[in-house]
Amino acid sequence: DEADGANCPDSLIVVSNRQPYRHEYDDEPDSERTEIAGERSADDRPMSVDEPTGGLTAGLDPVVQHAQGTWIAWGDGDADFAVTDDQNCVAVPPKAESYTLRRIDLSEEAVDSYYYGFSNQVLWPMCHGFTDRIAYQPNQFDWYRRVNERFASAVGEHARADSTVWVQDYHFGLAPRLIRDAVPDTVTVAQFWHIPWPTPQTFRACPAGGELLEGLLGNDLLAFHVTDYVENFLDCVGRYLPSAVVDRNRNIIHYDGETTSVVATPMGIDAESYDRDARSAGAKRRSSLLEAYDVSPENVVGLGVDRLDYTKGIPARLAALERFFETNPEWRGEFTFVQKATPSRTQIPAYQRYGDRVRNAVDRINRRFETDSWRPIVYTEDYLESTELCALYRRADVMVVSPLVDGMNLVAQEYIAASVDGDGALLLSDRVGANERLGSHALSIDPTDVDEFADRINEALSMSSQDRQRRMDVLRQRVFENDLGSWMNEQFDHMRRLDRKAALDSRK
Ligand code: GDG
Repeated sequence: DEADGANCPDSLIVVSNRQPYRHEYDDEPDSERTEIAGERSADDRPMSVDEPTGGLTAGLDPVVQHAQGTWIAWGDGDADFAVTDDQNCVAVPPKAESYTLRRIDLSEEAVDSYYYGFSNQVLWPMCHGFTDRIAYQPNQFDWYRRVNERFASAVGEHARADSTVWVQDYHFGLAPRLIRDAVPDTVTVAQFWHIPWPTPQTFRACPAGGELLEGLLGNDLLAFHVTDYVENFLDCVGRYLPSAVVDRNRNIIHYDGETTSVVATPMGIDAESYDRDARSAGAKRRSSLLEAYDVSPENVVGLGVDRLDYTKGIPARLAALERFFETNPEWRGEFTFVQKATPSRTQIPAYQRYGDRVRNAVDRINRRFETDSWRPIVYTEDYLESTELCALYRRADVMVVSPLVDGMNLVAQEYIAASVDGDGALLLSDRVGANERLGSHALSIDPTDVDEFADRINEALSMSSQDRQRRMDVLRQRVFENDLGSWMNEQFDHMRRLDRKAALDSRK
Protein backbone atom coordinates (compact mmCIF):
# COMPACT_ATOMS: atom_id res chain seq x y z
CA ASP A 1 0.00 0.00 0.00
CA GLU A 2 1.47 3.33 -1.07
CA ALA A 3 -0.36 5.25 1.63
CA ASP A 4 1.52 3.59 4.49
CA GLY A 5 3.57 6.72 5.08
CA ALA A 6 6.94 5.25 4.10
CA ASN A 7 8.37 8.72 3.44
CA CYS A 8 6.41 10.49 6.15
CA PRO A 9 8.21 12.67 8.70
CA ASP A 10 9.66 10.90 11.75
CA SER A 11 7.63 12.89 14.21
CA LEU A 12 4.30 13.85 12.67
CA ILE A 13 1.55 15.92 14.29
CA VAL A 14 -1.72 16.17 12.35
CA VAL A 15 -4.22 18.93 13.17
CA SER A 16 -7.76 18.68 11.82
CA ASN A 17 -11.26 19.68 12.80
CA ARG A 18 -12.65 16.12 12.47
CA GLN A 19 -11.14 13.38 14.56
CA PRO A 20 -10.23 9.90 13.30
CA TYR A 21 -11.97 8.07 16.17
CA ARG A 22 -15.03 9.10 18.12
CA HIS A 23 -16.32 7.54 21.33
CA GLU A 24 -20.09 7.40 21.72
CA TYR A 25 -22.30 5.96 24.42
CA ASP A 26 -24.36 3.10 23.04
CA ASP A 27 -27.63 4.68 24.16
CA GLU A 28 -27.12 7.29 21.43
CA PRO A 29 -25.60 5.43 18.48
CA ASP A 30 -24.55 7.12 15.24
CA SER A 31 -25.69 5.04 12.29
CA GLU A 32 -23.41 6.74 9.81
CA ARG A 33 -20.13 5.29 10.91
CA THR A 34 -18.63 1.86 11.31
CA GLU A 35 -18.60 0.92 14.95
CA ILE A 36 -16.34 -1.23 17.02
CA ALA A 37 -18.54 -2.39 19.86
CA GLY A 38 -17.58 -3.72 23.25
CA GLU A 39 -15.78 -0.76 24.79
CA ARG A 40 -16.62 0.47 28.27
CA SER A 41 -16.11 3.86 29.81
CA ALA A 42 -14.63 4.47 33.23
CA ASP A 43 -18.15 4.88 34.63
CA ASP A 44 -18.96 1.50 33.05
CA ARG A 45 -21.51 2.64 30.50
CA PRO A 46 -21.32 0.64 27.26
CA MET A 47 -19.62 2.56 24.45
CA SER A 48 -18.73 2.25 20.81
CA VAL A 49 -15.93 3.72 18.77
CA ASP A 50 -16.69 5.18 15.36
CA GLU A 51 -13.98 4.69 12.80
CA PRO A 52 -13.25 6.89 9.82
CA THR A 53 -14.90 5.80 6.59
CA GLY A 54 -13.29 7.06 3.43
CA GLY A 55 -11.59 10.28 2.44
CA LEU A 56 -8.64 12.01 4.00
CA THR A 57 -9.19 10.87 7.58
CA ALA A 58 -9.24 7.21 6.61
CA GLY A 59 -6.23 7.75 4.35
CA LEU A 60 -4.17 9.57 6.97
CA ASP A 61 -4.90 7.19 9.82
CA PRO A 62 -2.50 4.42 8.65
CA VAL A 63 0.17 7.06 8.04
CA VAL A 64 -0.08 8.45 11.56
CA GLN A 65 -0.08 4.86 12.84
CA HIS A 66 3.09 4.16 10.91
CA ALA A 67 4.70 7.36 12.23
CA GLN A 68 3.44 6.70 15.77
CA GLY A 69 2.55 10.37 15.68
CA THR A 70 -0.01 12.62 17.30
CA TRP A 71 -3.40 13.70 15.95
CA ILE A 72 -5.08 16.77 17.42
CA ALA A 73 -8.80 17.26 16.71
CA TRP A 74 -12.11 18.43 18.12
CA GLY A 75 -13.54 15.79 20.44
CA ASP A 76 -17.16 15.77 19.26
CA GLY A 77 -18.27 12.39 20.63
CA ASP A 78 -20.38 12.28 23.75
CA ALA A 79 -18.07 9.75 25.42
CA ASP A 80 -14.83 11.20 24.09
CA PHE A 81 -13.63 12.63 27.38
CA ALA A 82 -14.66 9.61 29.41
CA VAL A 83 -11.71 7.71 27.91
CA THR A 84 -8.97 10.35 27.75
CA ASP A 85 -6.22 10.97 30.29
CA ASP A 86 -5.72 14.25 32.13
CA GLN A 87 -4.11 15.77 29.03
CA ASN A 88 -7.23 14.82 26.99
CA CYS A 89 -5.27 12.12 25.15
CA VAL A 90 -6.24 8.59 24.21
CA ALA A 91 -4.20 5.92 22.42
CA VAL A 92 -5.70 4.77 19.12
CA PRO A 93 -6.70 2.73 17.15
CA PRO A 94 -8.64 1.12 20.01
CA LYS A 95 -7.53 -2.48 19.51
CA ALA A 96 -4.07 -1.73 18.07
CA GLU A 97 -2.88 1.35 19.92
CA SER A 98 -0.12 3.07 17.99
CA TYR A 99 -0.56 6.82 18.19
CA THR A 100 -1.91 9.58 20.43
CA LEU A 101 -5.23 11.25 19.73
CA ARG A 102 -5.34 14.56 21.56
CA ARG A 103 -8.90 15.84 21.84
CA ILE A 104 -9.84 19.49 22.10
CA ASP A 105 -12.94 20.03 24.22
CA LEU A 106 -15.09 22.75 22.64
CA SER A 107 -18.17 24.28 24.24
CA GLU A 108 -21.38 24.51 22.25
CA GLU A 109 -20.84 28.25 21.91
CA ALA A 110 -17.33 27.70 20.60
CA VAL A 111 -18.59 25.22 17.98
CA ASP A 112 -21.45 27.50 16.97
CA SER A 113 -19.14 30.44 16.45
CA TYR A 114 -15.91 28.89 15.21
CA TYR A 115 -17.36 26.08 13.10
CA TYR A 116 -20.90 27.02 12.05
CA GLY A 117 -20.07 30.73 12.23
CA PHE A 118 -16.75 32.00 10.93
CA SER A 119 -15.60 28.78 9.20
CA ASN A 120 -18.82 27.95 7.40
CA GLN A 121 -20.62 31.26 7.04
CA VAL A 122 -17.62 33.45 6.24
CA LEU A 123 -14.65 31.46 4.96
CA TRP A 124 -16.63 28.78 3.09
CA PRO A 125 -18.82 31.18 1.05
CA MET A 126 -15.94 33.68 0.60
CA CYS A 127 -13.50 31.09 -0.75
CA HIS A 128 -16.16 29.76 -3.15
CA GLY A 129 -16.96 33.26 -4.38
CA PHE A 130 -20.43 33.49 -2.80
CA THR A 131 -19.77 36.82 -1.12
CA ASP A 132 -23.51 37.56 -0.84
CA ARG A 133 -23.82 34.55 1.47
CA ILE A 134 -21.24 35.81 3.97
CA ALA A 135 -22.87 36.27 7.38
CA TYR A 136 -20.22 37.89 9.55
CA GLN A 137 -20.42 38.44 13.29
CA PRO A 138 -17.28 39.85 14.94
CA ASN A 139 -17.68 37.78 18.10
CA GLN A 140 -17.61 34.64 15.94
CA PHE A 141 -14.20 35.65 14.65
CA ASP A 142 -13.04 36.07 18.26
CA TRP A 143 -14.11 32.48 18.87
CA TYR A 144 -12.39 31.34 15.68
CA ARG A 145 -9.17 32.95 16.94
CA ARG A 146 -9.61 31.47 20.42
CA VAL A 147 -10.16 27.95 19.04
CA ASN A 148 -7.14 28.32 16.75
CA GLU A 149 -5.14 29.37 19.83
CA ARG A 150 -6.26 26.30 21.74
CA PHE A 151 -5.21 23.98 18.94
CA ALA A 152 -1.89 25.81 18.61
CA SER A 153 -1.08 25.54 22.28
CA ALA A 154 -1.95 21.83 22.19
CA VAL A 155 0.54 21.47 19.32
CA GLY A 156 3.07 23.30 21.49
CA GLU A 157 2.62 20.68 24.22
CA HIS A 158 3.26 17.78 21.85
CA ALA A 159 5.92 19.14 19.50
CA ARG A 160 9.52 17.94 19.67
CA ALA A 161 12.54 19.58 18.04
CA ASP A 162 12.22 17.35 14.97
CA SER A 163 8.42 17.47 14.62
CA THR A 164 6.53 18.26 11.45
CA VAL A 165 3.04 19.68 11.96
CA TRP A 166 0.49 19.09 9.21
CA VAL A 167 -2.60 21.30 9.53
CA GLN A 168 -5.77 20.51 7.56
CA ASP A 169 -8.13 23.01 6.02
CA TYR A 170 -9.87 26.34 6.47
CA HIS A 171 -10.88 25.82 10.09
CA PHE A 172 -7.29 26.73 10.97
CA GLY A 173 -6.45 29.91 9.10
CA LEU A 174 -4.79 31.56 12.11
CA ALA A 175 -3.24 28.48 13.71
CA PRO A 176 -0.01 28.23 11.67
CA ARG A 177 1.45 31.51 12.96
CA LEU A 178 0.30 30.70 16.49
CA ILE A 179 1.90 27.25 16.19
CA ARG A 180 5.11 28.81 14.87
CA ASP A 181 5.25 30.91 18.05
CA ALA A 182 4.50 27.91 20.30
CA VAL A 183 7.06 25.40 19.00
CA PRO A 184 10.87 25.20 18.70
CA ASP A 185 12.45 26.93 15.72
CA THR A 186 13.31 23.58 14.17
CA VAL A 187 9.70 22.44 13.75
CA THR A 188 8.30 22.41 10.19
CA VAL A 189 4.71 23.68 9.81
CA ALA A 190 2.64 22.75 6.74
CA GLN A 191 -1.01 23.13 5.79
CA PHE A 192 -3.33 21.81 3.11
CA TRP A 193 -6.25 24.10 2.20
CA HIS A 194 -8.99 21.86 0.78
CA ILE A 195 -11.23 24.53 -0.72
CA PRO A 196 -10.53 27.14 -3.42
CA TRP A 197 -8.61 30.35 -2.79
CA PRO A 198 -10.45 33.32 -4.32
CA THR A 199 -9.24 36.25 -6.40
CA PRO A 200 -8.21 39.52 -4.66
CA GLN A 201 -11.48 41.05 -5.86
CA THR A 202 -13.45 38.40 -3.92
CA PHE A 203 -11.03 38.32 -1.00
CA ARG A 204 -11.69 42.01 -0.43
CA ALA A 205 -14.98 40.87 1.16
CA CYS A 206 -13.19 38.76 3.77
CA PRO A 207 -13.53 40.12 7.31
CA ALA A 208 -10.19 39.99 9.14
CA GLY A 209 -8.57 39.14 5.82
CA GLY A 210 -5.21 40.60 6.75
CA GLU A 211 -5.01 38.61 9.96
CA LEU A 212 -5.91 35.48 8.03
CA LEU A 213 -3.11 35.98 5.50
CA GLU A 214 -0.64 36.63 8.32
CA GLY A 215 -1.82 33.47 10.04
CA LEU A 216 -1.33 31.36 6.92
CA LEU A 217 2.15 32.78 6.36
CA GLY A 218 3.19 31.09 9.60
CA ASN A 219 3.41 27.94 7.44
CA ASP A 220 6.64 26.76 5.87
CA LEU A 221 4.48 25.01 3.27
CA LEU A 222 0.98 25.95 2.14
CA ALA A 223 -0.65 23.63 -0.39
CA PHE A 224 -3.75 23.96 -2.55
CA HIS A 225 -5.35 21.61 -5.07
CA VAL A 226 -4.57 23.54 -8.27
CA THR A 227 -2.35 26.34 -9.61
CA ASP A 228 -5.25 28.82 -9.97
CA TYR A 229 -5.65 28.85 -6.17
CA VAL A 230 -1.90 29.25 -5.71
CA GLU A 231 -1.89 32.22 -8.10
CA ASN A 232 -4.89 33.77 -6.35
CA PHE A 233 -3.22 33.38 -2.96
CA LEU A 234 -0.01 35.06 -4.16
CA ASP A 235 -2.10 37.84 -5.71
CA CYS A 236 -3.98 38.40 -2.43
CA VAL A 237 -0.77 38.56 -0.42
CA GLY A 238 0.77 40.96 -2.94
CA ARG A 239 -2.28 43.16 -2.77
CA TYR A 240 -3.27 43.10 0.89
CA LEU A 241 0.03 42.54 2.74
CA PRO A 242 2.26 45.22 1.24
CA SER A 243 5.23 44.35 3.46
CA ALA A 244 5.35 40.77 2.18
CA VAL A 245 7.82 39.94 -0.58
CA VAL A 246 6.26 37.66 -3.17
CA ASP A 247 8.63 35.72 -5.43
CA ARG A 248 6.36 34.83 -8.36
CA ASN A 249 8.97 32.67 -10.08
CA ARG A 250 9.46 30.32 -7.20
CA ASN A 251 6.05 30.73 -5.54
CA ILE A 252 7.66 31.75 -2.29
CA ILE A 253 6.60 34.49 0.12
CA HIS A 254 8.86 36.22 2.65
CA TYR A 255 7.01 37.83 5.50
CA ASP A 256 7.95 38.82 9.03
CA GLY A 257 11.21 36.86 8.94
CA GLU A 258 9.55 33.65 7.74
CA THR A 259 9.42 32.00 4.32
CA THR A 260 6.36 30.21 2.98
CA SER A 261 6.40 27.93 -0.08
CA VAL A 262 3.05 27.81 -1.87
CA VAL A 263 2.39 24.72 -4.01
CA ALA A 264 -0.36 22.99 -5.98
CA THR A 265 -0.78 19.30 -5.17
CA PRO A 266 -4.13 17.96 -6.43
CA MET A 267 -5.61 15.45 -4.00
CA GLY A 268 -6.33 11.89 -5.11
CA ILE A 269 -8.42 9.06 -3.70
CA ASP A 270 -7.65 5.51 -2.58
CA ALA A 271 -8.49 4.27 -6.08
CA GLU A 272 -7.69 0.60 -5.33
CA SER A 273 -10.29 0.43 -2.60
CA TYR A 274 -13.07 1.90 -4.78
CA ASP A 275 -12.09 -0.49 -7.55
CA ARG A 276 -12.13 -3.41 -5.11
CA ASP A 277 -15.51 -2.46 -3.60
CA ALA A 278 -17.02 -2.00 -7.07
CA ARG A 279 -15.75 -5.41 -8.21
CA SER A 280 -17.23 -7.05 -5.14
CA ALA A 281 -20.66 -5.61 -6.04
CA GLY A 282 -22.07 -8.37 -8.23
CA ALA A 283 -24.82 -7.79 -10.79
CA LYS A 284 -27.43 -9.00 -8.31
CA ARG A 285 -26.35 -6.51 -5.68
CA ARG A 286 -26.40 -3.67 -8.19
CA SER A 287 -29.88 -4.43 -9.47
CA SER A 288 -31.37 -4.97 -6.03
CA LEU A 289 -30.00 -1.60 -4.92
CA LEU A 290 -31.88 0.10 -7.75
CA GLU A 291 -34.95 -2.05 -7.18
CA ALA A 292 -35.12 -0.58 -3.71
CA TYR A 293 -35.44 2.83 -5.38
CA ASP A 294 -38.07 1.52 -7.86
CA VAL A 295 -35.79 1.87 -10.86
CA SER A 296 -36.49 -0.61 -13.64
CA PRO A 297 -33.48 -2.83 -14.41
CA GLU A 298 -33.77 -1.91 -18.11
CA ASN A 299 -33.45 1.80 -17.47
CA VAL A 300 -30.38 3.78 -18.39
CA VAL A 301 -29.15 5.35 -15.15
CA GLY A 302 -27.69 8.79 -14.42
CA LEU A 303 -26.19 9.58 -11.01
CA GLY A 304 -25.32 12.56 -8.82
CA VAL A 305 -23.65 12.23 -5.39
CA ASP A 306 -23.19 15.41 -3.35
CA ARG A 307 -23.37 16.96 0.05
CA LEU A 308 -26.42 19.24 0.16
CA ASP A 309 -24.37 22.38 -0.29
CA TYR A 310 -25.12 25.47 -2.38
CA THR A 311 -21.74 25.15 -4.10
CA LYS A 312 -22.70 21.81 -5.62
CA GLY A 313 -25.12 23.23 -8.21
CA ILE A 314 -27.94 20.74 -7.67
CA PRO A 315 -30.82 23.10 -8.69
CA ALA A 316 -29.05 23.98 -11.97
CA ARG A 317 -28.51 20.27 -12.58
CA LEU A 318 -32.21 19.58 -12.01
CA ALA A 319 -33.09 22.41 -14.41
CA ALA A 320 -30.88 20.80 -17.05
CA LEU A 321 -32.56 17.43 -16.49
CA GLU A 322 -35.96 19.04 -16.85
CA ARG A 323 -34.86 20.65 -20.12
CA PHE A 324 -33.45 17.31 -21.28
CA PHE A 325 -36.75 15.46 -20.72
CA GLU A 326 -38.62 18.35 -22.33
CA THR A 327 -36.57 18.29 -25.52
CA ASN A 328 -35.87 14.54 -25.67
CA PRO A 329 -39.25 12.91 -25.01
CA GLU A 330 -37.98 9.58 -26.38
CA TRP A 331 -35.91 9.23 -23.20
CA ARG A 332 -38.94 9.48 -20.89
CA GLY A 333 -39.51 6.09 -19.32
CA GLU A 334 -36.03 4.99 -20.45
CA PHE A 335 -33.64 7.16 -18.41
CA THR A 336 -33.72 7.64 -14.64
CA PHE A 337 -31.57 10.06 -12.72
CA VAL A 338 -30.61 9.08 -9.17
CA GLN A 339 -29.60 11.98 -6.92
CA LYS A 340 -27.93 10.97 -3.66
CA ALA A 341 -27.76 14.01 -1.41
CA THR A 342 -26.09 14.05 2.00
CA PRO A 343 -27.49 16.66 4.39
CA SER A 344 -24.76 18.70 6.04
CA ARG A 345 -24.39 21.81 8.25
CA THR A 346 -28.15 21.71 8.75
CA GLN A 347 -27.96 24.10 11.72
CA ILE A 348 -27.29 26.88 9.21
CA PRO A 349 -30.54 28.35 7.79
CA ALA A 350 -29.09 28.76 4.26
CA TYR A 351 -28.47 24.99 4.17
CA GLN A 352 -32.03 24.23 5.33
CA ARG A 353 -33.45 26.49 2.63
CA TYR A 354 -31.19 24.92 0.02
CA GLY A 355 -32.43 21.44 0.97
CA ASP A 356 -36.05 22.59 0.66
CA ARG A 357 -35.36 24.13 -2.72
CA VAL A 358 -33.78 20.93 -4.03
CA ARG A 359 -36.56 18.68 -2.71
CA ASN A 360 -39.26 20.95 -4.13
CA ALA A 361 -37.63 21.01 -7.56
CA VAL A 362 -37.38 17.20 -7.60
CA ASP A 363 -41.07 16.87 -6.68
CA ARG A 364 -42.16 19.36 -9.30
CA ILE A 365 -40.14 17.74 -12.13
CA ASN A 366 -41.35 14.28 -11.11
CA ARG A 367 -44.99 15.42 -11.11
CA ARG A 368 -44.49 16.92 -14.54
CA PHE A 369 -43.12 13.83 -16.28
CA GLU A 370 -43.77 10.74 -14.16
CA THR A 371 -45.93 7.83 -15.34
CA ASP A 372 -47.42 4.87 -13.45
CA SER A 373 -44.26 2.86 -13.99
CA TRP A 374 -41.51 5.49 -14.12
CA ARG A 375 -40.14 8.46 -12.20
CA PRO A 376 -37.55 10.68 -13.87
CA ILE A 377 -35.67 11.54 -10.69
CA VAL A 378 -35.06 9.30 -7.71
CA TYR A 379 -33.96 11.42 -4.79
CA THR A 380 -32.50 9.98 -1.59
CA GLU A 381 -30.79 11.34 1.49
CA ASP A 382 -29.95 7.84 2.78
CA TYR A 383 -26.39 7.39 3.91
CA LEU A 384 -24.81 4.58 1.88
CA GLU A 385 -22.04 2.24 2.99
CA SER A 386 -18.99 2.54 0.77
CA THR A 387 -19.73 -0.83 -0.86
CA GLU A 388 -23.28 0.30 -1.73
CA LEU A 389 -22.00 3.62 -3.04
CA CYS A 390 -19.53 1.75 -5.25
CA ALA A 391 -22.29 -0.52 -6.52
CA LEU A 392 -24.23 2.58 -7.51
CA TYR A 393 -21.19 4.16 -9.20
CA ARG A 394 -20.58 0.97 -11.13
CA ARG A 395 -24.19 0.73 -12.26
CA ALA A 396 -24.43 4.38 -13.37
CA ASP A 397 -24.18 4.85 -17.14
CA VAL A 398 -23.73 8.60 -16.78
CA MET A 399 -22.24 10.39 -13.77
CA VAL A 400 -23.04 14.08 -13.39
CA VAL A 401 -20.61 16.20 -11.35
CA SER A 402 -21.72 19.79 -11.82
CA PRO A 403 -20.72 22.06 -8.92
CA LEU A 404 -20.75 25.82 -9.42
CA VAL A 405 -17.37 25.87 -7.68
CA ASP A 406 -15.51 23.03 -5.94
CA GLY A 407 -11.97 22.90 -4.58
CA MET A 408 -11.29 19.49 -6.09
CA ASN A 409 -14.30 17.10 -6.02
CA LEU A 410 -13.52 13.55 -5.03
CA VAL A 411 -16.83 12.08 -6.24
CA ALA A 412 -15.72 12.39 -9.89
CA GLN A 413 -12.59 10.41 -9.09
CA GLU A 414 -14.50 7.81 -7.09
CA TYR A 415 -16.87 7.22 -10.01
CA ILE A 416 -13.93 6.65 -12.32
CA ALA A 417 -12.18 4.25 -9.92
CA ALA A 418 -15.43 2.31 -9.42
CA SER A 419 -16.15 2.13 -13.19
CA VAL A 420 -14.56 -1.30 -13.43
CA ASP A 421 -16.54 -2.18 -16.56
CA GLY A 422 -14.94 0.84 -18.21
CA ASP A 423 -18.02 2.05 -20.06
CA GLY A 424 -19.48 4.92 -18.03
CA ALA A 425 -19.54 8.55 -19.13
CA LEU A 426 -18.60 11.46 -16.88
CA LEU A 427 -20.11 14.92 -17.22
CA LEU A 428 -17.79 17.28 -15.39
CA SER A 429 -18.16 20.95 -14.48
CA ASP A 430 -15.37 23.14 -15.79
CA ARG A 431 -15.32 24.98 -12.43
CA VAL A 432 -13.97 22.23 -10.19
CA GLY A 433 -10.36 21.46 -9.31
CA ALA A 434 -10.77 17.95 -10.74
CA ASN A 435 -11.31 19.48 -14.16
CA GLU A 436 -7.61 20.27 -14.45
CA ARG A 437 -6.63 16.61 -14.59
CA LEU A 438 -9.83 14.99 -15.89
CA GLY A 439 -11.53 17.65 -18.02
CA SER A 440 -9.88 16.66 -21.31
CA HIS A 441 -11.44 13.17 -21.26
CA ALA A 442 -14.73 13.91 -19.53
CA LEU A 443 -17.67 15.70 -21.11
CA SER A 444 -16.97 19.20 -19.91
CA ILE A 445 -19.90 21.44 -18.98
CA ASP A 446 -20.64 24.96 -17.85
CA PRO A 447 -22.95 23.99 -14.97
CA THR A 448 -25.15 27.09 -15.37
CA ASP A 449 -25.82 26.85 -19.10
CA VAL A 450 -29.07 24.88 -19.05
CA ASP A 451 -29.32 24.25 -22.80
CA GLU A 452 -25.72 23.16 -23.25
CA PHE A 453 -25.99 20.99 -20.12
CA ALA A 454 -29.12 19.25 -21.46
CA ASP A 455 -27.36 18.67 -24.81
CA ARG A 456 -24.41 17.16 -22.99
CA ILE A 457 -26.66 14.70 -21.17
CA ASN A 458 -28.04 13.67 -24.54
CA GLU A 459 -24.53 13.41 -25.96
CA ALA A 460 -23.42 11.19 -23.06
CA LEU A 461 -26.41 8.90 -23.59
CA SER A 462 -25.83 8.68 -27.34
CA MET A 463 -22.08 8.19 -27.22
CA SER A 464 -20.72 5.02 -28.78
CA SER A 465 -19.47 2.38 -26.42
CA GLN A 466 -15.98 2.63 -27.97
CA ASP A 467 -15.84 6.35 -27.33
CA ARG A 468 -16.88 5.86 -23.71
CA GLN A 469 -14.31 3.10 -23.24
CA ARG A 470 -11.53 5.16 -24.81
CA ARG A 471 -12.22 8.12 -22.53
CA MET A 472 -12.64 5.98 -19.42
CA ASP A 473 -9.33 4.18 -20.04
CA VAL A 474 -7.48 7.49 -19.88
CA LEU A 475 -9.48 8.73 -16.88
CA ARG A 476 -8.79 5.54 -14.94
CA GLN A 477 -5.11 5.77 -15.69
CA ARG A 478 -5.00 9.32 -14.32
CA VAL A 479 -6.95 8.50 -11.16
CA PHE A 480 -4.87 5.42 -10.37
CA GLU A 481 -1.56 7.14 -11.09
CA ASN A 482 -2.42 10.13 -8.92
CA ASP A 483 -4.06 8.47 -5.96
CA LEU A 484 -4.25 9.38 -2.28
CA GLY A 485 -0.96 7.65 -1.52
CA SER A 486 0.95 9.55 -4.18
CA TRP A 487 -0.67 12.82 -3.05
CA MET A 488 0.52 12.21 0.50
CA ASN A 489 3.99 11.26 -0.68
CA GLU A 490 4.12 14.51 -2.60
CA GLN A 491 3.20 16.50 0.52
CA PHE A 492 5.82 14.68 2.58
CA ASP A 493 8.46 15.23 -0.11
CA HIS A 494 7.77 18.96 0.02
CA MET A 495 7.97 18.90 3.82
CA ARG A 496 11.29 17.07 3.74
CA ARG A 497 12.66 19.50 1.21
CA LEU A 498 11.69 22.40 3.52
CA ASP A 499 12.77 20.64 6.68
CA ARG A 500 13.73 23.47 9.03
CA LYS A 501 15.79 21.32 11.37
CA ALA A 502 18.00 20.09 8.52
CA ALA A 503 18.29 23.63 7.17
CA LEU A 504 19.24 25.08 10.56
CA ASP A 505 21.68 22.21 11.27
CA SER A 506 23.43 22.71 7.96
CA ARG A 507 23.91 26.40 8.72
CA LYS A 508 25.75 25.59 11.95
C1 GDG B 1 -14.11 19.17 0.39
C2 GDG B 1 -14.02 20.12 -0.81
C3 GDG B 1 -12.50 18.47 -1.95
C4 GDG B 1 -21.13 11.49 0.24
N1 GDG B 1 -22.27 10.81 0.50
C5 GDG B 1 -21.88 9.59 0.93
C6 GDG B 1 -20.49 9.53 0.92
N2 GDG B 1 -20.06 10.71 0.50
C7 GDG B 1 -18.63 11.06 0.34
C8 GDG B 1 -18.19 10.96 -1.10
C9 GDG B 1 -16.92 11.81 -1.10
C10 GDG B 1 -17.20 12.83 -0.02
O1 GDG B 1 -18.35 12.40 0.71
C11 GDG B 1 -17.47 14.20 -0.61
O2 GDG B 1 -16.24 14.73 -1.08
P1 GDG B 1 -16.15 15.88 -2.17
O3 GDG B 1 -14.72 16.03 -2.57
O4 GDG B 1 -17.02 15.52 -3.33
O5 GDG B 1 -16.74 17.21 -1.52
P2 GDG B 1 -16.65 18.00 -0.08
O6 GDG B 1 -17.33 17.24 0.98
O7 GDG B 1 -17.21 19.35 -0.35
O8 GDG B 1 -15.07 18.10 0.25
C12 GDG B 1 -13.77 19.32 -2.09
C13 GDG B 1 -12.50 17.68 -0.66
O9 GDG B 1 -12.81 18.51 0.48
C14 GDG B 1 -11.14 17.02 -0.42
O10 GDG B 1 -10.11 17.98 -0.41
O11 GDG B 1 -12.44 17.58 -3.03
O12 GDG B 1 -13.62 20.20 -3.19
O13 GDG B 1 -15.21 20.91 -0.93
O14 GDG B 1 -15.81 11.04 -0.70
O15 GDG B 1 -17.99 9.63 -1.46
N3 GDG B 1 -19.79 8.42 1.28
C15 GDG B 1 -20.50 7.32 1.67
N4 GDG B 1 -21.88 7.32 1.71
C16 GDG B 1 -22.59 8.42 1.35
O16 GDG B 1 -23.83 8.38 1.39
N5 GDG B 1 -19.86 6.19 2.03
